[in-house]
Amino acid sequence: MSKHDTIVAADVLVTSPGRNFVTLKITTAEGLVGWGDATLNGRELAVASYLRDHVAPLLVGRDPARIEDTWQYLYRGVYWRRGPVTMTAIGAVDLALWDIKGKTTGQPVYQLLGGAVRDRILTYTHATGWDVPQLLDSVDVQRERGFLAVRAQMGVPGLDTVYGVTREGAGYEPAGRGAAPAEEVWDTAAYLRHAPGALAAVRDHVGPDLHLLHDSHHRLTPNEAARLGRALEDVDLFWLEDVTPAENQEVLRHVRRHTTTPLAIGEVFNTVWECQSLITEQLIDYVRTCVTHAGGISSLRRIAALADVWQVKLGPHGPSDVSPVALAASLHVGLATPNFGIQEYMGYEPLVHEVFRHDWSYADGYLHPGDSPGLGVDVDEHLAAQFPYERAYLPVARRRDGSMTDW
Ligand code: GCO
Ligand code: MG
Repeated sequence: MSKHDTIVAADVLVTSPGRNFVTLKITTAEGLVGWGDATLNGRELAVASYLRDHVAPLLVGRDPARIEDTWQYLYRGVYWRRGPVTMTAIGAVDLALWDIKGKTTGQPVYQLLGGAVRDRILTYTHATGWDVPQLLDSVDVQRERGFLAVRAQMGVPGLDTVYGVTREGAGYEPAGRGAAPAEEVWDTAAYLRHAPGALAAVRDHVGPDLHLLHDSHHRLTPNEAARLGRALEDVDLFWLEDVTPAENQEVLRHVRRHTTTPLAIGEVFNTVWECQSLITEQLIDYVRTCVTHAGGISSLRRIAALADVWQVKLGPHGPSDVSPVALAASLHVGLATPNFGIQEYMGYEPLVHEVFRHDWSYADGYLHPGDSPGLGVDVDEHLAAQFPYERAYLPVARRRDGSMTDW
């Protein structure tokens, strides 16, 4: 057997520079360090414990170069496979090992994935406004920042809170710190009465060129989704996201039969198996799996390969609740993957950029992962240690009659 480096430590950092992030640090005998993101919004400590208590002891002594073998070992070896906690933990290990392989070879990860197939990565960010004038202002702010693609979310008359929107017009961040999740009231009929007109007003305002996106956040029935897709045909969306909860995938056939509005689904999926029928039946246009929550670079590449056969593109999740390490990994995949479509970039508070110093950069509507060896992110552990974990939850939603619905 040829001589190889060895993993000597796998440590988990939990830090909260404004919001919680879980980070895996793998160290090798040669002194190399690889970083992985293990953040699962609202259930952070479950993944931290999974890694600390069950995965770290298995990593010590392994060859860090054997990325795929380690992936298979953790996926098949657990027996209780899949699920967000397991797959986020595997994702963090995978990212850290790709980071180490990059540093060992002196190459940015995208080079190890076959090299760049594009020069830069189209990205979209969020615009949010309670009423239409505020929304138009917010879209304009993002256009002035150079964005060529913008997700538009608006309030709904008669409701106090709506996913993706703040009343103050400030940046949108759903997780709230505290003892229990915030409770929101949701009314699908009111949303469906309002959303098509508001999005049409955005299209009128921006003209034909700007890519517009919208997220229904898992809240519609199949028939409501089909009707919304139809109502938005003239708005010419880049995509309509998560129209139904998508656990029941057969219903997407109904939606698809009734609208050609492009559909994006999958930010809550964790493996290729949950994407399989949506891709192979061409029921979606973009698959939204996140590089961390779906098992890392190795796994996202498998999803991309399946999707490519069916002309489905990747449009990975990139909210502020996965760390800049995850965004870096997603960008390396994006640069080297032919059927990459667009990367979400919600952005981070300034402090997050200080804790996670990254080589990736944004300019004129596009992102680039940078050319440092590995993923190109360094974590300031000293600064991170100054922000201890604070319990935080995503909100929950109830219908007007008090029954629970999907947030
Ligand atoms: C998106 C998502 C997020 C999620 C969040 C949950 O499209 O970016 O829907 O806003 O709600 O990541 O933690
Ligand atoms: Mg979404």
